[in-house]
Amino acid sequence: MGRTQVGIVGAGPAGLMLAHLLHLRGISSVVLEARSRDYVEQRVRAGVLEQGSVDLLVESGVGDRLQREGLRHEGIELRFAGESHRVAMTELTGRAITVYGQQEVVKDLIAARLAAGQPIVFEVDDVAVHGLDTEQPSITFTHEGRDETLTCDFVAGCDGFHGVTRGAVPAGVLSTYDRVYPFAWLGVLATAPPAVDELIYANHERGFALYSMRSAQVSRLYLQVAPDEDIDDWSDDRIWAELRARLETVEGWSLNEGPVIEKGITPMRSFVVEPMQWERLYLAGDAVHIVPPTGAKGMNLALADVRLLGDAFAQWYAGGGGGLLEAYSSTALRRVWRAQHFSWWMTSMLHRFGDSDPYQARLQLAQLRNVTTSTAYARALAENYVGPVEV
Ligand code: RFL
Ligand code: PHB
Repeated sequence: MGRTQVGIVGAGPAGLMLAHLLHLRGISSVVLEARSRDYVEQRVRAGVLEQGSVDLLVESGVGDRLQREGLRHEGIELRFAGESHRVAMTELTGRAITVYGQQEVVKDLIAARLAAGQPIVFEVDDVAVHGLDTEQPSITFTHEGRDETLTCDFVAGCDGFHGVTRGAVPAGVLSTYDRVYPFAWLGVLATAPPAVDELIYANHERGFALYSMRSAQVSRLYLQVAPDEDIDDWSDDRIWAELRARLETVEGWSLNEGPVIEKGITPMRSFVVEPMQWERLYLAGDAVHIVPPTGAKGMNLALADVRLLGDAFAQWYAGGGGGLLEAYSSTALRRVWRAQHFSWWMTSMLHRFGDSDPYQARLQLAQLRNVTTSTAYARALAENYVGPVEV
């Protein structure tokens, strides 16, 4: 396979965006991905881009389709106790979010990479990293039945929560901070025109529900379910009945139903590993931090990490020294922890935590009343949701 400047493991938003930013600065990289191109382009995940993520995609030249097809949202709705309240994000912050599927971001980045003639190797196996504490680390893997070695200056671990790069750091170096929630999300993609044009986050005694969308024809919906829930127990009819029960709680509002085209269950966890770097390994995105999706922060954090890494590698290769590389972990962790707090807070406010704590349920309602009656609380939510400018 030869050598490159930065070896990137993982072709999710983090790895692909990093490869793109490096290419724009004339820095070579090779992206190694365990799955097929088709698989990563079809994988349904996040859908909300902060203003800063949109700006990064547009400024780096991969935002054309996003600007044409992305849905700009200036508010969200909070639904609870038979009432619905709008949080006017743009009025409160001057910024907005854009709804655009993560797999569309991935498609756009892969297309840009291939158009630039730059390498992505799909369907690699047995990836292992070596010599991270030397000046010439390497990545070994198999591809199409052959053993390969890629030598590089740096390794970027962008291989998600289940990746291998984080595990290459010697025991005792990294500290882990995590929380597992007593529920999961069942996510559904349906061919049904969205019934509203803003997202609805619903706190309901049967559990949390979220109404989102992908286009004028496709709705994206989520239900809080048990962590060990079996997807086979959820027929389309049962899914729609549960969505109706949790979302049709205000007069005159009803869902548009249609065929379910994709469904899956996602566990919920909060997870951070510190520091985000060891010797010549730089970790980014879900490989070092996970948030529960309630704050819509995961993909945005992945993009924010690699924006910093792109600048840091550019400084190093331009002969400007390793200042930004050294500061990478501590700089990135400020945003990471802010998003951890926001995602935990939104999750805590909106989900049902079981019957054992009625006090907690009353506190949730008090919190929701605060957010929907106090401009200060609403602005705090909105600032975090659209993405903090200062971290
Ligand atoms: P990814 O996207 O997981 O990409 C990692 C890539 O690495 C590959 N890989 C390997 N490649 C080579 N060798 C190995 N040994 C490898 N092991 C793994 C994987 O195949 C994969 O292609 O991580 P990245 O790039 O850090 O991106 C993070 C985001 O994907 C994630 O944070 C978001 O999807 C989270 N998330 C959301 N984030 C948001 O910002 N806004 C949202 O609205 C939002 N909603 C969500 C979400 C995640 C969800 N799920 C399914 C977890 C909604 C859901 C339901
Ligand atoms: C989505 O549209 O997939 C989505 C929206 C908001 C979230 C999580 C996921 O908080």
